[in-house]
Amino acid sequence: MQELEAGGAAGCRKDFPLLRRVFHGRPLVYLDSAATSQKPEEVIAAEVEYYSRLNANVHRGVYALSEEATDAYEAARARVARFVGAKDPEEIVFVRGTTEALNLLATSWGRRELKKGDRVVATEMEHHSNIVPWHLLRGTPGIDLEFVSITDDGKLDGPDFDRKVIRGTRVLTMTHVSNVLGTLNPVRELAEKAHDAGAMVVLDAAQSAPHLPLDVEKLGVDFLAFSGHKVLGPTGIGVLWGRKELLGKMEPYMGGGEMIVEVGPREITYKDPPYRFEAGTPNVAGAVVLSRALDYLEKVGWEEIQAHERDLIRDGWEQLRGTFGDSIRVYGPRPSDGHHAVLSFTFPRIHPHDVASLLDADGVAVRAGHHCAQLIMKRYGVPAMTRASYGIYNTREDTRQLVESLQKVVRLLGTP
Ligand code: C6P
Repeated sequence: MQELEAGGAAGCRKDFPLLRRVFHGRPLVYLDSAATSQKPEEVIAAEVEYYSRLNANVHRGVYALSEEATDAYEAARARVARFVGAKDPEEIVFVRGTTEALNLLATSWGRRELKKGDRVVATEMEHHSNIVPWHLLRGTPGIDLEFVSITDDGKLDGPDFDRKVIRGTRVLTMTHVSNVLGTLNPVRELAEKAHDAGAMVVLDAAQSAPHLPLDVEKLGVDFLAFSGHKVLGPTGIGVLWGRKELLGKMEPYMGGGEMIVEVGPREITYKDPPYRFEAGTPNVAGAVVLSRALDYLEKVGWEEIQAHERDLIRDGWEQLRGTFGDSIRVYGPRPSDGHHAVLSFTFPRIHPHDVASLLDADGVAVRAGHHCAQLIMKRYGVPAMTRASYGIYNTREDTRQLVESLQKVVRLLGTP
């Protein structure tokens, strides 16, 4: 297989200054991009530029600087709308991240629209951010929460989906790409089935937004959420996209400044979406810098990114399986079956946390634990997994170092 080292997406590695750091005397091998991505120089510079030239509160001042900041904030909204293929920037609500987006939705839409006994269907491969907000609705109003099961090779179980997403289901909420299994779900097909059953469809795009182009119309969903920090942008900014007619029916999530039209002692009127959902001073810098991160990502190009990351996953799978054979279990679909960006694995009798700690001694940064997806751990009967997750700046050399370091772990902790 040809190494995609020189150009393509991997050619952008030099743009990420943090990747030049050294830990424990070894150059950093960063394999935790599913937790958060590193940032290119351009994005870091955009943060400095925002605070050096543009910083003011938005939608409040009549002076030129505040108007410039407001224009930049609203331009960022339009940029994000283009990124997800939304028709109208007013369908974009800026929030802190995927977690807040899903909580906003479950609370504002769910508490008003759902009644006792209503059926909400999620999947066993959801991150807790897409489980807990719905779990909370089991108390009030008293919804019935079901989960579509996962097959041994990490895909959604089709027959179980058909058994669970039945006529009268009110919501199907699912992840686009699993943060543990790397599974890419066939969203359009599942959304069509859910719509036929009468359900609204929510997509958690936290782990797809960094890796593939999004188009809400082609996906056929009603709401979509993602986080800025996973798409090369800053922390503390994220996005909820929703169809205008649905957002328009939702009550505010938080109350505060700039989300009202008029407040009286006994009556109140709210602004239209998205402003109704953006109480208080928003994360203006976050939104503006996020838009620059999206520019960077699209400048590298989706074709390059996807080809490069496909190569990394195929190579990573082969290196792990080729080196450790049956003594490693690598989870999720085979690379040829749409496996994206993360490789989670376990060795018998070696705790994933021990693996991650020993890798750290070699400068290899991976995550170990339940990855906020305990239903997946329960499904496979393990308490935790070690996970190597990839971004556009990784190379096959990173995997080679991961494997070399894992060989030491296995020698030390004694799995045959
Ligand atoms: N997953 C991981 O290491 P926030 O924290 O709000 O930016 O994103 C939450 C979230 C929602 N959905 C999915 C599929 C996710 O993977 C995440 C975040 C990180 O896997 C941190 S737990």
